[in-house]
Amino acid sequence: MLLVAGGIGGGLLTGPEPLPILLDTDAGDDVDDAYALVLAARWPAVKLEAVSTVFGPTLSRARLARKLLDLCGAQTVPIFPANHAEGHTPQLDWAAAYPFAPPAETAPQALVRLVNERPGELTLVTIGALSNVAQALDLDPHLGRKLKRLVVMGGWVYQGYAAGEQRPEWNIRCDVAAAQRVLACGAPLTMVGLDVTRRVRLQEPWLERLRQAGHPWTQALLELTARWGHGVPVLHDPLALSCVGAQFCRWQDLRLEIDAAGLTKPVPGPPNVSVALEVEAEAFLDWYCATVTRP
Ligand SMILES: [Ca+2]
Repeated sequence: MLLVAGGIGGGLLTGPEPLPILLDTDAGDDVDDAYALVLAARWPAVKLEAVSTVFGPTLSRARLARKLLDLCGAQTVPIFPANHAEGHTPQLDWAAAYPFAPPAETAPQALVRLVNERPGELTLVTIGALSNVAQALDLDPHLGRKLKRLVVMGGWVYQGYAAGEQRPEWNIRCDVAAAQRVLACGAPLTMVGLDVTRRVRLQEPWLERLRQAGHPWTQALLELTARWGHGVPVLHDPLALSCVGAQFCRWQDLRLEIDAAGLTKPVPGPPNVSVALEVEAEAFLDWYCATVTRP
């Protein structure tokens, strides 16, 4: 298998200025979204311009993101839920009483406005279902071409949740039609899926580094991890986010299709997405901990 360091999605190293990004998240279910939000707020190489929330109880997800970003010192980053739906999970309940007044704009409306204000400048990172992006494309069919890049945590090519298992990846499966729409939207597209993300497991000694840091945001991550209650966090979403400016993955340019079940399958033809297929997992985990434990 030929793996290239450059290609469509490789070579995303940032310049001297922080890279402006938008982050679309389903924080509140799996805990890795919280780890991505903290990375987005604390990583000097990126400037988090806005957060949007997707899938199910998006207002509760936005409230969770608000509390977490405030603890990171990112009080000025706006957060746009898709709607006013609320819900309960142990993580969402961590922020249930936190003050958050949703903006007038929905997440898709905000995505359209923000990208059109700065065409060609913004990198959109999606770490949940692609419903908000698909609805934004309904509002502006040319939106994809106005993005600097679209980085999707989702899918898999050679190995998914377990060897030999043909189960579609969760973010794609949650809204298959939206994912199909986004794949064809014309954005320079990078896919960071289970081939690499299931390898970045935040076990010891990395968790101990977070415990020792003692920052409000690292304490919050440990609290949310305990509430989540499924053992070792797998940092699917932070790895996808890291790909906008750090190089822990190796890439292959492929032509993918998304079938009706949500499987992301390589097909013949010109490449339409750069796919992460190998990862330096330990180096990534070292870097993640170093980045979020900075003062
Ligand atoms: Ca997620």
